[in-house]
Amino acid sequence: MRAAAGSALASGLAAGTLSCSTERAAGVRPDASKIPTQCQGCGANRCGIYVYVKNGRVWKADGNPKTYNNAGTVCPRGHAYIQDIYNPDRIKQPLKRTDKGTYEPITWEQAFEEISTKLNLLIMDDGPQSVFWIQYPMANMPLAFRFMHALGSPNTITHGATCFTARNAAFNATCGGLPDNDLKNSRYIIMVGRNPAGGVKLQQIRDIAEAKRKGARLVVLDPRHSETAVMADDWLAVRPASDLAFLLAMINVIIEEGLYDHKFVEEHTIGFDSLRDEIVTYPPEWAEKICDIPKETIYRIAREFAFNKPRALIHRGYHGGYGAGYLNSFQTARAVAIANFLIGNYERVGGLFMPLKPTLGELEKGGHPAPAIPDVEKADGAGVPGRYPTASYSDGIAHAVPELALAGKLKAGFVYHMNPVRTNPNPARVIAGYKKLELLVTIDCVMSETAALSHYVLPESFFLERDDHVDTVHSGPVAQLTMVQQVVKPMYDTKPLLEIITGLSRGLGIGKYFNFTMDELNDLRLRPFGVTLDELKKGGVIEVGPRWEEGFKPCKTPSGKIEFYSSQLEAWGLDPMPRWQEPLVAPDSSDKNSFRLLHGKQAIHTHSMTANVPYLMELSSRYDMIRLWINRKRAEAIGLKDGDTAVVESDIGKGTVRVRLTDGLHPSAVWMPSGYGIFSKYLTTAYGKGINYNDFLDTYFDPAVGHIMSNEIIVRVAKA
Ligand SMILES: Nc1nc2c(c(=O)[nH]1)N[C@H]1C(S)=C(S)[C@@H](COP(=O)(O)OP(=O)(O)OC[C@H]3O[C@@H](n4cnc5c(=O)[nH]c(N)nc54)[C@H](O)[C@@H]3O)O[C@H]1N2
Ligand SMILES: Nc1nc2c(c(=O)[nH]1)N[C@H]1C(S)=C(S)[C@@H](COP(=O)(O)OP(=O)(O)OC[C@H]3O[C@@H](n4cnc5c(=O)[nH]c(N)nc54)[C@H](O)[C@@H]3O)O[C@H]1N2
Ligand SMILES: [Mo]
Repeated sequence: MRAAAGSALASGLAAGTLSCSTERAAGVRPDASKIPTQCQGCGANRCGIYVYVKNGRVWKADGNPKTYNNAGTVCPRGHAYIQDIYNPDRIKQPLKRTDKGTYEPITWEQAFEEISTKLNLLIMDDGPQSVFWIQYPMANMPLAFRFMHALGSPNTITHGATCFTARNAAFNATCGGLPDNDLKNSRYIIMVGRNPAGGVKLQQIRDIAEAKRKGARLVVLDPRHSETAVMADDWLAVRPASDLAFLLAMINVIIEEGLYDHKFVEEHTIGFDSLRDEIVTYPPEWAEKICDIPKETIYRIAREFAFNKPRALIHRGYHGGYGAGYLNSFQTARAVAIANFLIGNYERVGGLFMPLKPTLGELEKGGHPAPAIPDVEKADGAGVPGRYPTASYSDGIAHAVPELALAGKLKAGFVYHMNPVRTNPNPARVIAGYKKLELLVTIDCVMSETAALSHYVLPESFFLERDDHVDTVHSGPVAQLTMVQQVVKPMYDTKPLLEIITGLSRGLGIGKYFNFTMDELNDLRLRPFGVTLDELKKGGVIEVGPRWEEGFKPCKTPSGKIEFYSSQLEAWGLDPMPRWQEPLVAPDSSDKNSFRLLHGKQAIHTHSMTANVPYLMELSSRYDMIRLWINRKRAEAIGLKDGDTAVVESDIGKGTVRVRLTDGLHPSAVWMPSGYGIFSKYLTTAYGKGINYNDFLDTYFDPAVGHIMSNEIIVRVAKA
């Protein structure tokens, strides 16, 4: 029955029709079981969902009304991704690359045996620090650390340097952690390159809408008229890479006009006097020439923001504005933090607050001692003084991997739930680096670009086919537990991560660190809360611990206070205070074909992983979404009409794409949706459709945190 329904659906899609009748045909019986789990349509939000199963076949998803992240809603990716369990492109058994570059199926036993034998030899020759593990930071990340530490390697890495590390490092330096935004209770919300309606976070959009209903104002700084700008009272089309100038000017007005929270600044911050001395050089009259926002507007926004204190906030940001975008992103994020804290907006209702995270129980408490943390520096220099001291040990620097491989410092690695060959800058270089490895093992559900370069590809069971780690839903005023729970039986010869690591560990002589089951692990995780695994599996979400309450709590900074001036940064040779810093590159103003290349999320796609979801790609085509945005006047000046094909070229890449002419984009930039440009020929729906910003981005390491500087790209755009 299941096979028949699956193939009917597949043929429906192959014919290009997105018909509901195949769906209905599959659900001939009205009774369906409803199982709570956690969405994996993006690794970022991990929303609580219910998945319905009819006749043994996955049918549809609903939002779990109790989870803070989504409160009963599901985004398009969540709806479509559950159907990917039936995607014919899934990997159905372990694969080994042949000499011809093709892949042959092998058994799990053979895979474990061969991989551990090779790894043992490599470790003998080059030491365990030549091994790395890289992955999307998910709830199961502790397994990766355990595995790498057991081998003796410090090199566990996430995609952070391609996403958010400038922001995280700056908030760490300023207040000792990453705060959340109490949007719902805010009266004045400023978004600096954050677009939760496109880079979807359902809770934030709902909260912004609610705040607006209660009379709040929304200001959006974005060179592009984003999906969130649609909701804004003020859309400020800032010149890309110049938000720092706007923010410094805001801080200037707040200090010069005495609009800051004097008591808060006195009691809970250090370095105010130095900040005041520095900031006099940045009045709005100076900033307007850099950021293209008139001085009158800067004065007005700064005053409105401060008059609404403390129920006013500048969103902490994510990727687009200053996550890993520009040479000045670290300083921009510092300025965001400082502007917030000047108005006393720390641990405040309607402002920024430190999210509650329940402390999960640990394996050690259940008689499973953790391996020692190796006493060697990370090969990528993350957290290492003299290299990238502000980069975190747990995130590392993703795009250092291919460089270290080319330099012969990394010899073997595991890629889990990540696709660096498509999501890191400069693919030619990344491919060369990953190809140089003597052993590359990718654990994925499909043949991603990275899998397609690997010596071994190990198929993980789809999320609907497995239990995974009890998770703390990211953040919020409440602490919640959720988990990925098995909904249907595995369709193919696949395994969940824990079983894969356990299988590998035996031949590597580290089996004693992996002598537990997923249920045992989850029982231990839940132990501190007096909650059973059965209870969590039944409800899908459980609230634990106290709710967040307003009131200053000491910061995890060296001084225990908010640090406007950071002696720690100074000691590391970085600017102790935000100062204006030019971006790395600028378009050539004398060349009418020269633009800065920006990129961003569309609400229906996740990074590189959903372009191959037939339902979502169908939406991309139907709504003609695979296009480069270009400012109408600039386009017309180079003879481009809406829908024309353009050639885009940077120092390292060239490609063609159709253009979308718009008035909603700063004239100095073009903007490319980031979910396309899949070049793995195994991904049959996505292959060859569209291009990607990484094709145009050179390999850079920002000097503060080592991030990619994803928007430091100049391209020439011309009619094809
Ligand atoms: N649909 C969808 N949602 C997602 C994800 C996904 O892949 N797809 N991924 C999740 C993840 S991991 C992330 S990091 C977040 C990303 O969430 P966001 O950071 O909100 O999303 P982006 O689209 O990267 O960028 C947001 C905006 O930044 C603008 N921008 C670019 N340069 C500048 C600049 O110099 N100044 C200013 N002010 N704005 C600028 C872009 O025009 C864009 O509209 O989304 C999360 N949610
Ligand atoms: N091309 C491109 N590059 C980007 C971005 C972009 O939007 N497009 N965004 C940037 C940002 S903000 C971020 S956060 C990073 C994200 O970059 P990555 O961390 O590389 O994320 P994805 O592209 O989502 O790749 C996830 C991989 O995991 C696989 N996968 C999905 N589900 C499972 C599962 O259950 N088990 C296993 N084992 N594998 C699974 C997918 O098939 C896919 O190959 O990329 C950055 N670079
Ligand atoms: Mo991200």
